[in-house]
Amino acid sequence: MNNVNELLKEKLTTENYNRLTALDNPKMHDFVADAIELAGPASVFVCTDSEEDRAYIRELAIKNGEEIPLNTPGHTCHFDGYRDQARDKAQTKYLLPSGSDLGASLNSIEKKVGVEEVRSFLKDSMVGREMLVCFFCLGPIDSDFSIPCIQITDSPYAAHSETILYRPGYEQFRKTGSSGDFFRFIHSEGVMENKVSKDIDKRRIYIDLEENLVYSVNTQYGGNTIGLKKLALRLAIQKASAEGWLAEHMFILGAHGPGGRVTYFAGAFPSACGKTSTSMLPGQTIVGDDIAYFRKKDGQIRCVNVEKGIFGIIRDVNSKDDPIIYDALTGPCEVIFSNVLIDGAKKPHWLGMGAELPTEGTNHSGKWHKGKTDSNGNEITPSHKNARYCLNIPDLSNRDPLLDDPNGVPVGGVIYGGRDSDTLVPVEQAFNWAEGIIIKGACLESETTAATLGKEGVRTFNLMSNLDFLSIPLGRYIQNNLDFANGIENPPLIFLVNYFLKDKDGKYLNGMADKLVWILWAELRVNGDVEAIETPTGLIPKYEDLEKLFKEHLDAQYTQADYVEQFAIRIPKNLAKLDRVEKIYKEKVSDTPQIVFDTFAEVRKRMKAAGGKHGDYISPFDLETI
Ligand code: SPV
Ligand code: MN
Repeated sequence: MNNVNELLKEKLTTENYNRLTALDNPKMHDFVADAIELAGPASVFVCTDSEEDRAYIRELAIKNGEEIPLNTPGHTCHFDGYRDQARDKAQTKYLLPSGSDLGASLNSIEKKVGVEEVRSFLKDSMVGREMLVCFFCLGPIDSDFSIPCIQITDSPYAAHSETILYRPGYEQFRKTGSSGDFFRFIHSEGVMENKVSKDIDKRRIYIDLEENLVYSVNTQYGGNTIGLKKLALRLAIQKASAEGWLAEHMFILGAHGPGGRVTYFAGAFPSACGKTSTSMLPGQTIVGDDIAYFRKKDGQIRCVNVEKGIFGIIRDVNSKDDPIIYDALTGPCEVIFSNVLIDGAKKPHWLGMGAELPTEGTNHSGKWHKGKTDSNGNEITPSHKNARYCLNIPDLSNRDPLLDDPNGVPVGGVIYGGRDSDTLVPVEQAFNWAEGIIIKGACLESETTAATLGKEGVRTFNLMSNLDFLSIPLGRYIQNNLDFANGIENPPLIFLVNYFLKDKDGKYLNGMADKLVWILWAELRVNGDVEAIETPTGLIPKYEDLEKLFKEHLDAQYTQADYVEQFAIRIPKNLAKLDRVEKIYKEKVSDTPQIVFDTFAEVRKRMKAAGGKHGDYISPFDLETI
């Protein structure tokens, strides 16, 4: 654009113009000018890192009706449209330049066609509205991990959420000037009706990997609009692949072992499978609950939380199972609730909060009463199953002191978890890094949940719980993970966990609290404190170690019968799982590294040999301790 400066001067007030041009970054100026020309806002607000500017955005969200103040100071509620309650996987696509190929598993659209379409939806989308230009930093500020980002949006709710979820980035832009990459996001809610996006059929989220640029339009749900969350993760995965680091869908937890020792774990679970509650385990400290970047530093693998807040599922958060989050959600601190039920006294209510819910109020369907149905005759739940809360980790009493450390935390263990009712044991350590990546991470499956649109309860393949966000071919992603431990003398141990095992009557075999024991057992393993039992697929706990952990941490009696039922090795189920996953790699992933198939063959051989010797269901007591 030739006349960028003139356009900015004409459309911005002097103060906003000065704020923008104090950042010496012509590429960023071009982006803002183009957005103004395209979306045609009535005014533009350039947000710095000051508390005053953040307050302006918070107040704007209330003024324009996107957030409603609740009865507790600092609390607000936002509603997304009835059909805008989750990530839209079908309409989230990569803009693919002709001649390039991301593999069949990734959703894409020809770039020229896609850009034209999404820009036509963004055209004049901000007429009569204020455009917010915000700067954030992915990862801690002033760190090798940092990636500066600019978010343009007409939604003060999206901008407000980002001020909670991400570190401020205006000063970071000032420091980096025109050098270095940055990520760019432009979002518009589109035409509004009753404060929600109206043209849901024109909802689009298009990602330009060449330009590190994401377009989002005609949607409000955070997963589609908060650019720095999953949309930035997609850009980061590509950048990481090119630069030799990793961007993962992982929490980071400080697990507290004997004698005050802290061992950090990073863990990947598909949405709504216990990821946030694992990062919030009682007595432990949280670094992050959703996205982590990993780099090698001084012979160690270290990671950071890309975020500084939580956009968590509120369903089933109650004072018994999640006391720390529950306290934050019921005390005076900054929280945005979304898609919960609000009563006449402006108090939020949600499914599974441990109290009886009102029979009427306001929710994502408008005025609500018990028994209300939608146009398809489906009963509308009081709060949506994917209703969320958004809060600052520094407001939590269990925040880890290294949350903002620019060097990150050392990774002691990596954990992969999914929702599996009948195959995997509650916890198992992989024999080594490569087998961990292949058999635990790349074989991850989970039953679907309400976090994405579509049918719930279907078992789906989701490698490293990152499938939804991959921006590189799957085989390359696996190879990057395998290679990442090269040159590291003691790579992190890799574990799987499964909190969702059921008995034959469909009853869960474990209580919610049990996960603490699995993680603390992993902590002991990382530090070489306990032995383990060798199965065909890895290493599982000895009964006496679990018995002790249950007694010490949960004051519970863990019986041998519990142990045998939970830790039996289910050979036919495990073989069936391997067959299912191998079929996907054979048929759908053309660049699968050969080592993946070799490892499948090796593990299958071990399982068959163990089955031949001990039968289909092997008691852990029949196996050797090492
Ligand atoms: C998830 O669904 O994995 C989330 C929330 O963390 S979203 O922002 O929708 O991705
Ligand atoms: Mn997530």
